[in-house]
Amino acid sequence: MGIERTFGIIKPDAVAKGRTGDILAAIEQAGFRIAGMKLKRLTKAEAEAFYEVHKQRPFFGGLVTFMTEGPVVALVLEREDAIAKWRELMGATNPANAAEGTIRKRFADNIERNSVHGSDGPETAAQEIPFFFSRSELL
Ligand code: 3AN
Repeated sequence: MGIERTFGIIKPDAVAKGRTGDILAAIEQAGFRIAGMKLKRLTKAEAEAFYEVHKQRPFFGGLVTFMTEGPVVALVLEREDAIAKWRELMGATNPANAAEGTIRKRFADNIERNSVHGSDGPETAAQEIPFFFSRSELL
């Protein structure tokens, strides 16, 4: 497995609680290089498009409302096996099931307000990175 890039978001709950610094520290301590970073407030249309795959799910409306309630930090993270390693560092979707020391265990409120997002595979990462970043913004 070579050097890989993945996409992450520090979600509005974690940004509002002042956890951005703690989460970035955990990311750097886990050996990721930050290749892109942006503070941004999503529009409703952007959140709907980003979570298009969940459109039919009962939580879709609430998820869009949550993701647009305040700024997020969008990230491109680089390291060996970045996609799997970032999912591992995030922890399970439901913080109640997340392992000790993971970001969701430490900072998430519940299954919806779960502090971070991460691409779940190479195809998703390849879609999500350009959704937020142009090539010249990745360093
Ligand atoms: P993950 O973020 O771990 O990849 P997904 O892709 O299943 O999880 O879900 C995307 C986002 O939708 C989650 N991060 C969470 O904010 C929200 N979500 C997922 N499942 C639920 C649920 N059962 N109720 C409310 N929100 C949910």
